[in-house]
Amino acid sequence: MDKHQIWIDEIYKDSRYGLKGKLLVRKKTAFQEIIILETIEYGNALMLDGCWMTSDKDEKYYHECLVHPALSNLLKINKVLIIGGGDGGTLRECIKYKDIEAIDLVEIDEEVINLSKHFLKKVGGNSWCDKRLKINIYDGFKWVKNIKNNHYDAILVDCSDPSEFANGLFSNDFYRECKRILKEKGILATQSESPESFKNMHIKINKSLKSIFRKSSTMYAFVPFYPSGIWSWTFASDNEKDFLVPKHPQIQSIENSCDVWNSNYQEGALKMMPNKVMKELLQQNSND
Ligand code: SPD
Repeated sequence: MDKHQIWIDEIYKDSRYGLKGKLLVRKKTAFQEIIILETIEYGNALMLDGCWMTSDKDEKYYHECLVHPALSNLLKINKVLIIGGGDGGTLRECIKYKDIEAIDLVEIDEEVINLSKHFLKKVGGNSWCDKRLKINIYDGFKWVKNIKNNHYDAILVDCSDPSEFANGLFSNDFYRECKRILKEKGILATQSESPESFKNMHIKINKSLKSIFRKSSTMYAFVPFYPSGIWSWTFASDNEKDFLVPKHPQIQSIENSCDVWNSNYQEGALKMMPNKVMKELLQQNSND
């Protein structure tokens, strides 16, 4: 093997999800270890604390599915909050909506943004220069606690996997704060882990959002290099009318701009809940 090539693996429950490439960055920050690897097959790939976050090649499977089901559901969007999202992929998808006036991106680790701007240019691209963007280096949970009621049209939670500093973003308290700061027709979107590799957390998120919001629904699709490959995104709102029916006036051009997402993909993916997850949710509900 070329001496500049190394294997970096995400190790999860005795399984390894690895990429081979040239190490561009290995850095410890106050929050986590950041690795960026240059690979032939996946382009540049970002790992945080041992978990793959994104790569040039497959990031669209993830970011398009987090952003568009939520934003396309709204007729008009004024203010958007992104929690996490330091690689810029979620931001890039948001700025496609011309009516958005302000985007708050709240990322706890400034180094993720700095390194992504430099090494993951294909992910964030020019979106970092968008005039509507305000970057806030801050804890996402504390941020939502400080926002006044009815403030955002959409909240997009692009967080890493549960960990000491990300746990709060999977808690009922956090979801209640999100509900409070969303406008009446507002919508929350969160990555909701894998129904296979992180089934318990996945079910917990589902259950929490169902108990806090009037409507919630989960979409399942693929992110090739995440553990087990199958991933999920959950959407929640108190607006029951036409929940998750794309209706934004720009929908056609947004669909054309995407590599993965379109209304059909979304419709199918919203029906993909594995039976075993459905059974556990029903079981848990009947135990409540
Ligand atoms: N196991 C991976 C979970 C990743 C969730 N966030 C990814 C960040 C990409 N913007």
